[in-house]
Amino acid sequence: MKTVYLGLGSNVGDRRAQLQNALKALNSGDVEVTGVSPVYETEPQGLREQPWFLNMVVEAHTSLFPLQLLTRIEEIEKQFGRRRMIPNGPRTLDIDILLYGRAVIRSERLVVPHPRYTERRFVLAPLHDLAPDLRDPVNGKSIREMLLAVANQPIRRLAKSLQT
Ligand code: PH2
Ligand code: MG
Ligand code: MG
Repeated sequence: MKTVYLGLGSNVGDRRAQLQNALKALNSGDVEVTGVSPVYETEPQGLREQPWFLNMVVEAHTSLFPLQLLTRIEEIEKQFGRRRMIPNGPRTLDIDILLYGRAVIRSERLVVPHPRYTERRFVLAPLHDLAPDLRDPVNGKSIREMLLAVANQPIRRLAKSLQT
């Protein structure tokens, strides 16, 4: 059984409902959701000209191997209307594997830890809510340390969290 952290995001349609649906869909079969961060409204990073996102992080225990977990995630994204469009562009639902235990994976389909999460406040803030002392298996830094370095990216925590 591994502990994994997943980043969820949406910036098209009913963002909150899409995150809620994804959370319910994730928490089944071989994936048990064990932690749900608050929801944040976040400024788009990368491609700037697009609507603000809702983002959150989920902690789960799973017996799935990394590529099995990725397949599950891609099925859930498809189920909720995701089409592959512009890289980094608007999306109804995006689920990324941020960390899979302490595994370091560099395969064609999957790179873990997620290659960009260490510089994204929209990931580090909700991840910090769940696991501030967790350390990145590659750079050795804690989530707390990495969050301090990205304090300039605008985000706001929403009052109401989602339920599994
Ligand atoms: N996802 C991206 C690119 N930029 N910006 C925010 N605020 N939130 C996201 O989830 C996001 C992004 C690519 O997946
Ligand atoms: Mg993403
Ligand atoms: Mg993705």
